[in-house]
Amino acid sequence: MASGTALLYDKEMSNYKLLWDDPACAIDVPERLVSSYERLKHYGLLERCVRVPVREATVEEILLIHSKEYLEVVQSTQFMNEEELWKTSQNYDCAFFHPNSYRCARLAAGATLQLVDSVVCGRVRNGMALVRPPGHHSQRNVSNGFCVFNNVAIAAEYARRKHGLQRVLIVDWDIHHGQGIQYAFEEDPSILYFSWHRYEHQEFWPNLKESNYDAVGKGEGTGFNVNVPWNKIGMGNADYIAVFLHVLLPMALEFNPELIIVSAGYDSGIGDPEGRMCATPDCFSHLTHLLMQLAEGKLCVVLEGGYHMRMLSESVCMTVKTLLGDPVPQLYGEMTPCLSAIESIQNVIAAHAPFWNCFMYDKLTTVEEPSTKRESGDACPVPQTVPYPEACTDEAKKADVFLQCHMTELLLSVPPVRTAAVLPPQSLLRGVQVEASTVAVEETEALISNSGVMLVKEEAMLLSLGKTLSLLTKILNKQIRNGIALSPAASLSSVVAVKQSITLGFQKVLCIAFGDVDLGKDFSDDGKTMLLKIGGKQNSEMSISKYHISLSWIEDPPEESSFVFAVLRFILPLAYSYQPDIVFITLGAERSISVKGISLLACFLQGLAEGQTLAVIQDSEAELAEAMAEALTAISVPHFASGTPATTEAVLAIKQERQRLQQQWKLLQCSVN
Ligand code: X5A
Ligand code: ZN
Repeated sequence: MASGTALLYDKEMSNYKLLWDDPACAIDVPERLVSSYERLKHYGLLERCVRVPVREATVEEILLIHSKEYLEVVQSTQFMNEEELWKTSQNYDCAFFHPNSYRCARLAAGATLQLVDSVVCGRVRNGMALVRPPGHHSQRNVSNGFCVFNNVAIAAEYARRKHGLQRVLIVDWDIHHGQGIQYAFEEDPSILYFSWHRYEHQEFWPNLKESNYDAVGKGEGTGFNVNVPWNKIGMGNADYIAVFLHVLLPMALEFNPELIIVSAGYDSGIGDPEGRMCATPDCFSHLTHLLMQLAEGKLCVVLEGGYHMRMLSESVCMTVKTLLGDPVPQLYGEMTPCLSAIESIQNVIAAHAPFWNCFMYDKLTTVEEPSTKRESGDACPVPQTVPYPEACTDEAKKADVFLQCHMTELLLSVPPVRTAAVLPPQSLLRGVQVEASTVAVEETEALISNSGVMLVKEEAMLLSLGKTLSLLTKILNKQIRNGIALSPAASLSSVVAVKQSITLGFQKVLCIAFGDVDLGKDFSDDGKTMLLKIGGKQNSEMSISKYHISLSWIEDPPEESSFVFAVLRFILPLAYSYQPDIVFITLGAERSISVKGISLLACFLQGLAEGQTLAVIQDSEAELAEAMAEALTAISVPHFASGTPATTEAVLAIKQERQRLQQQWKLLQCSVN
């Protein structure tokens, strides 16, 4: 798998602006681009990226999406005087032309194509293009919403024609509906278009009926257009994550894209005057990280909107930092999606259930009379709303003050070692540092007996455990990000290590156990640990509570798609709701889940607890240890497609547990009834 992150930027794209007075267009200022770029420099992110030169898109490339007549109109604006420019602009909705618009629009599209080339050809793993003008509103014949050429649509079509790709996923996290992209591909099953957008029952710009959840695509493309309408302002981190876990990611894993292009507008973040939503910059790290686990990591992020300068530039930095592989910060705030968001999720799932195996068990009906309909102007009553200074009334200013403090918390120290491992003598894992230090045998013995597990005197076991505990301390001290411990007794090792992590001062420990592992009787229900046991023998000693969760289904041979269903729609929502500060993955013998499935989970779980993960693996599981090393080092992401539906048994087991737990762990909710 390729490595490196591309960055595309040319100052030239800030050399055009609105020349007359028009309040609707005044927010698209050149500073958007410059301040994002300066911020990247400030954090030292720029020099860590691979600089790829920007070029102009050719006329043929622009014609992949736009008409010759429209291209000629845009070309003619180069030589117009101000009055002619104004007149031409008035032919479109929320558009403005400047003598340099054509040049910048060609550079914006060209930069996007350069990014796609770099990623598809494997010169880099992923990348971001900082471009202006944005693209997702522009259409075959029209400029719209500050957009001139549809950069992302051109790039997706180009990826198909030039590189022969058969499946491209476009994720549009801008707060406006990219209707231009929808129109370009609504009959095309090879391009899956996903967009969430402020909608307010069609009262928000561009006020289109076809921005609603029931616009699912047409003809051959039916099912390949996904709209998530937001009917309230104030949507935040929990709402966005819920949509990714319950809607986008299940479809994306089933679609199995070869490339992902993000229409990355940051007007969906806090403080933005257009979106009026609440997502904080760390949320964009999570969205990026989740998408990095698909399409073998081939991810192209392309700037669209974003009109709050600080929010925009900080979020661009969080995105690039994540693309570079830095640890993902904890997601800010209470993980409770609001009612209006859950209604939207339910409606999207209901609308798409006929076309996707991942939704075939969601026998949902749409919510026809949403509870939120009457007061559509109100903000969604999200409890997490940011602690603004009371006296402040201006939303943008409030966000500014908030971000000033918040960003310093997000700048984590990056551990110098990514992955270390406790291994039997003479063994190695690629990209992994071998842990040599250990705590004293007496100390290990004392910890074992304190843990209440049977004292073992076997030397290999004590040695392995001693090193594991040393590794744990290094994770706590941020010397190492994550680790792997091969153990002759994985179950016992993890009980001792989990207990020790609480002693060391971790507040919330998530432990996910597979196979023949005995957990539970040793842990109380005080919320300091969440135990999640998947498959294997039902653990009779494990009491069931909101912190002790057991999930197993009978399946022979194991179906990967059932496990994917469990990961996206049960395990990750639970993990994100709990917000652990360290994650254990315990793998005993006789696991019932495939190696690929477990490594996919490990990849996603690195978005939690700042990536502090410790995998404790039974030493007989060599193949699993290797896959885990690849996942934790991010040397590669597992190639994973889940075309077949989950089994009825698995879904039933998951649904039952979801019913039991969704009042406590609110990200499990995906329907209102
Ligand atoms: C790219 C983008 C917004 C247009 C808003 C018009 N355009 N009211 O965010
Ligand atoms: Zn926008």
